[in-house]
Amino acid sequence: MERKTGLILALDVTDREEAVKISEKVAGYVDAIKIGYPLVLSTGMDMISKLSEYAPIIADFKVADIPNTNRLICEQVFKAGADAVIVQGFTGHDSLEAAVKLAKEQNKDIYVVTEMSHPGALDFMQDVGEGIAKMAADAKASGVVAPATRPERVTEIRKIIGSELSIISPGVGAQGGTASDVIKAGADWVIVGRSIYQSEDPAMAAKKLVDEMKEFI
Ligand code: O7M
Repeated sequence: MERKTGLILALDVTDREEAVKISEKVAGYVDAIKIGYPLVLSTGMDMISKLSEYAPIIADFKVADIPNTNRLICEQVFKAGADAVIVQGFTGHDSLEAAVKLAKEQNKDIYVVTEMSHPGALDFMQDVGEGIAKMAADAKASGVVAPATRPERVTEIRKIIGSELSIISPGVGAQGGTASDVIKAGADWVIVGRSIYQSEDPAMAAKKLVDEMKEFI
């Protein structure tokens, strides 16, 4: 994924026309559009190819299965036109390696969830987040997902993965994180949903985030 703006739109709407309309409006401000279960379950898999007219698509299915099933899922998602798939890391190295192997064969990307951004991530995930980050680096994934709500954790995860892998970071705006803070902490992209798609003016909301990050990118 090429970094121009540092912004990824999380398009968690459930209406087809709204999804297309917002994508059209923000296309000039985002490096990718992340779509997941809310949009795909309500509108169908063909939304992936439809929205890829506006930006590269990151399919956030947080894939978390045995290696063979991970591979089968990723195959279908890439076939539908996605450029990247997000997988969970807690399933372990073999499940991740199956996804990365397939992605490399097809010149696609895999991003691995380390520690999530919500408060409940402290119950279990934070303890294993650094181990997952190391595994993602060993497996040569394209990058990891790390929390904008805890920039200090992004800095820790950056130390573990080095500069080869990217960090994409959700939790800006509605969840309390700040775009420029998390970029300064070591993230390459912020993933932003509600602050953009629930805004009266999604293009302006996206532009503001891009402007805020510009000097740190
Ligand atoms: O900006 P929001 O809070 O409306 O949306 C954030 C998006 O990022 C939304 O699609 C979440 O499902 C996703 N996300 C998190 O909020 N926290 C995480 O730890 C991980 C993700 C995510 O994208 O995982 C891949």
